[in-house]
Amino acid sequence: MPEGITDVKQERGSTIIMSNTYITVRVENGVAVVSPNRPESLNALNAELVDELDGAFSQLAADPDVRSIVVYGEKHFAAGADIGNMVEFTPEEARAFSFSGRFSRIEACPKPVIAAIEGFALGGGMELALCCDFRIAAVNAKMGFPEINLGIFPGAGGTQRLARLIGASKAKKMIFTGAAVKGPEALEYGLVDAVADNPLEDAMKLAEELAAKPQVALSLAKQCINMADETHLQAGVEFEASNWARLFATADQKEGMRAFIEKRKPEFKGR
Ligand code: CO8
Repeated sequence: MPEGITDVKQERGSTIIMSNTYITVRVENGVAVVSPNRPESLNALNAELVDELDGAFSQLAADPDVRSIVVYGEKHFAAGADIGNMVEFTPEEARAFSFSGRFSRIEACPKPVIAAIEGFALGGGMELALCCDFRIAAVNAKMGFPEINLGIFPGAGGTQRLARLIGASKAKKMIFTGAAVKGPEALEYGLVDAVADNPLEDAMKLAEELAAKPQVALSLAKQCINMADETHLQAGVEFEASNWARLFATADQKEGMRAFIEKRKPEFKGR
């Protein structure tokens, strides 16, 4: 865990398990809700907040009581990287500030991660949402990449992940114009998976559904799907085949198939 992060583990159930300077993490029914907490700057991402996110994700990845994760900022998801920090950066300082690597680790989290988006998800905030497996947005959520109006462009994976998700033309339109889109248009673009009156509630429902699935199979399926963006088809198919075979060493595969044959509901153990 990065230095300076306080880990306040309390009793399990519905409880805050981490309360750091800029984020809080609650766990309920096997679902962790990770929330940036800088309301005075609409949850703008400073270096410390990103460090805390990174530390929280590595801790949650290793926590057997956590089976899925929701990222949720109250009122606003995150209005981008903290501009105040960046104004006088030299290129070297900008490179050192870069949180691309930490966002890639969030994308590679072995558990399913859902972004529940209210208010602004801009710039680095939207890049964080793109590292999640699913995005559920409020009708009035405003999502976009305004960096061009600051004389820069998205630098924490945005140009890459946005183009892969919605196609190069729509990505260029969003990044070149800097214009934000609201929930329904974001859904039409394929930027979000669903629009909801209460995105946190819908994200929790999906997270709880996923928390009940066989965790090794789900985690390896995520790795295989993420690999599709990284590799040639045949290498990806090989990667899938070897990971698929590994599942036959899990108790959950035996349980899932036996339960089917015995016509009962499976009880997965996560191993
Ligand atoms: N950084 C710092 N402070 C911010 C940010 C931000 N990104 N966004 C909002 N704030 C602050 C405001 O300065 C203001 O503070 P104060 O009250 O002290 O003046 C407070 O939050 C409230 O904001 P506003 O008064 O501006 O609220 P409005 O409702 O009028 O406007 C907006 C809301 C439209 C969201 C507006 O605040 C805005 O345009 N914010 C900036 C959005 C933006 O440009 N985001 C992209 C930032 S750059 C980026 O994310 C790069 C990512 C790549 C990183 C690569 C390296 C890792």
